[in-house]
Amino acid sequence: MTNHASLPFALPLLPDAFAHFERGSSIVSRRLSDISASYADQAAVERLLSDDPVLYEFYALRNVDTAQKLIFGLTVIYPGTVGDEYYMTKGHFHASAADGDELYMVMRGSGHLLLQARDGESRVIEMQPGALFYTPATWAHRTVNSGSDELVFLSIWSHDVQYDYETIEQRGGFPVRVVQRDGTPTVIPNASFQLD
Ligand code: S6P
Ligand code: ZN
Repeated sequence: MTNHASLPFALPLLPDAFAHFERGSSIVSRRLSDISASYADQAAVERLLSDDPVLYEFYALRNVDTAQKLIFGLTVIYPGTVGDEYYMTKGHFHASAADGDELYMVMRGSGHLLLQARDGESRVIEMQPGALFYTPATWAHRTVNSGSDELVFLSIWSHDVQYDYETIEQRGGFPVRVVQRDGTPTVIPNASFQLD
């Protein structure tokens, strides 16, 4: 399997989805320095920045054939915390409300899916292997690896989606944070969050 399969194609994903993707040109790695402002414990950020760990990577299978209307990819979030807050994605809105719905399916690991609407409404959904998550276009999404292993999930979305990361940054993230308390993932309010 390559990053540019011709249409139509079939792609076995289980048991090891990564075996069918070429790690290479389409990989995006995000390090702590790419998302450092998102964490509440800035002293912990400072301590970790000398190593600047990779928090997560994602791969998109984006076909050269423009007839492909759906993009899909894998995200792997490594296990770890910054202070007591778990490794997580930057999070974004899909700017196009018309075609911006997205499906996630967890392949391995466990986590939390944080959702926020434009009006600030918040949802938190626990993520487990085999479960499917449908995010409507108007809900921003951030994924948190609150487990002790890699969290690997499949995403499927429209080829013409534009990403809005800025609104998340301006709002100070999502309405809640997921932190480790006595070894247990715990959802707490995010004191930095404010609506535009
Ligand atoms: C794309 C989809 C995922 C994320 C990936 C990284 O619509 O939601 O592939 O891009 O999980 O997250 P982020 O917030 O850094 O793009
Ligand atoms: Zn998305």
